[in-house]
Amino acid sequence: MKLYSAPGTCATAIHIALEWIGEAHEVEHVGLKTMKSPDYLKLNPAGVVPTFIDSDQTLVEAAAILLYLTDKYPGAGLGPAVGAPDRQELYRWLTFLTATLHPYFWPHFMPMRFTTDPHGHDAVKTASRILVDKALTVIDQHLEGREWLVGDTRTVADALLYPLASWAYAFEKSTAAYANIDRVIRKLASDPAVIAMHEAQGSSPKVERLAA
Ligand SMILES: N[C@@H](CCC(=O)N[C@@H](CS)C(=O)NCC(=O)O)C(=O)O
Repeated sequence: MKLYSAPGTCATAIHIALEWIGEAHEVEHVGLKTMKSPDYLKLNPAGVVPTFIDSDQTLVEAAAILLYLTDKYPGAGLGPAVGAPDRQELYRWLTFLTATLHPYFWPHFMPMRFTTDPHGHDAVKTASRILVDKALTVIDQHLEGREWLVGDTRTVADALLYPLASWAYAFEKSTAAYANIDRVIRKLASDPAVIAMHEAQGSSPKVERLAA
């Protein structure tokens, strides 16, 4: 199994899932230039990470890869199986994270892609942070009285929340302001799989950087 990832990105979630699975895997970190190269575009026509190779199969889209791994490795406890009562909750949260929260961040990181006005970047970034607040509030309210996003144990949905929610620690309204999300991120930051992922990419949890 091989994962194309980049430090701090959504692809980090797949890396965490692979560490939870514990089977042999390779992670290659690629930069923006490689993601747009002809060879990489053959693997992932969108020119983004993650891309995941399993033998002769190439998979793209974070939620699809995480569901694939959940089903392929039932013993790893990555999420409820097909037919289990909480399975639809796994669909719900993977979809919310990839289709709502993640895109809300894009204008903050890449304002030039969201306006043709060179003076409009600050306004675009402000709009992005308002949307991120809206989505993080939905997640935070869902986590009230719950340990994890889905059911009673950590799942790939929490693994995906980890990089996305970590981005907002740098915002004026920090992830630390969402007490339930902050609790989940801090818990994950001490998970051996997350520690291994950080070691492999030479990074450290955003929560620790804040405390430093
Ligand atoms: N819908 C895709 C989005 C992937 C995505 O946007 N990845 C970002 C990193 S978090 C990326 O590679 N961005 C590079 C770019 O937009 O040029 C998924 O969920 O896999």
